[in-house]
Amino acid sequence: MLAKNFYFNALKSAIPKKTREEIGEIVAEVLRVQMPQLEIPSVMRLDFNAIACSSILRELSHCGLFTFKSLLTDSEVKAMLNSILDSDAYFQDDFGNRFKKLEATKEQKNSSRYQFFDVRPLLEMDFLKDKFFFNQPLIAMVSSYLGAPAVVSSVTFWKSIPNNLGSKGAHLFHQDRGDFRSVNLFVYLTDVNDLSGPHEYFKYTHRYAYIESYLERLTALEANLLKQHIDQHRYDSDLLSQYFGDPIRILGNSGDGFLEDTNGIHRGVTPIERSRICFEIIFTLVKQANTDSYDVISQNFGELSPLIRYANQYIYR
Ligand SMILES: O=C(O)CCC(=O)C(=O)O
Ligand SMILES: [Fe+2]
Repeated sequence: MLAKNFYFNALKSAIPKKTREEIGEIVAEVLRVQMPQLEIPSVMRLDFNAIACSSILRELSHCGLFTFKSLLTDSEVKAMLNSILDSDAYFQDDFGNRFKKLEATKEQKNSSRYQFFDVRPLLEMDFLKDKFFFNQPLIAMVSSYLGAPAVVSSVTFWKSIPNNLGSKGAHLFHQDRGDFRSVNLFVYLTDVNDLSGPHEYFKYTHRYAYIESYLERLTALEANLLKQHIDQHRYDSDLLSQYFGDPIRILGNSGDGFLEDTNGIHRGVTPIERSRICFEIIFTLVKQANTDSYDVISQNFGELSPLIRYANQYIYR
């Protein structure tokens, strides 16, 4: 318990980015040594979404980002969206207050930039198990990226709503502090253009080594400013563009998605015209203490590998 608290307090503390990476390496190594039976298979001959996992991994490691066309078909997206109709949902404001969808007042809705949906119906969908949760190449690939067996530590299904609340929270550029190593799979469930809240990412900022190479090009004064800045949690976007140029803006159709190392600098742009619905799976080394836990869904694992069972231990049993 003490060790757990220490770990999560350390994650949320002001430990510099470089040290975070070093801790990530140690934690991954400890986990690998602790669980020699959970061997991570080579991804050399594996494909995900008809793309060689080795090339996905290479680009993800290099840039922090890999984008996919059509991870889900239109009918799969429709099935997921349909599940909203009879599931619980709540609005959430910037202070974390939740208002049940059916009971929320107009003011409460207007003070919320998100509406969150129940993910349980999605966890029951066979195509999501096949494509993501129990997908051997995907789990092998994210485990290989993390350097240790991955766990699904969070599954989220939410709508970003147009609002006049100004940029705050995940709508400001930030780097996630969910774990010392993590990788997120995002899937858009609505078409996303410039006006419907696209995700933005500064490529290469997931690794301190790349940041260091920027630092070398700056004067000592500028370098110092960026150094202090990069260890912050949330950022001033003008300053970032000055250093790193424009971020990548991820537009796409419903069903498109991306794998991203959210230790790099990213945000969701506030939607202007249309809401954006998104589905996200976060893979980490250690499950985040602060994320919602679901009642574990009963599942016959059949032939599934120990690595897959391990990855899904907090959502299926
Ligand atoms: O809504 C977005 O595109 C950003 C979400 C985000 O920052 C996250 O999931 O870590
Ligand atoms: Fe984030």
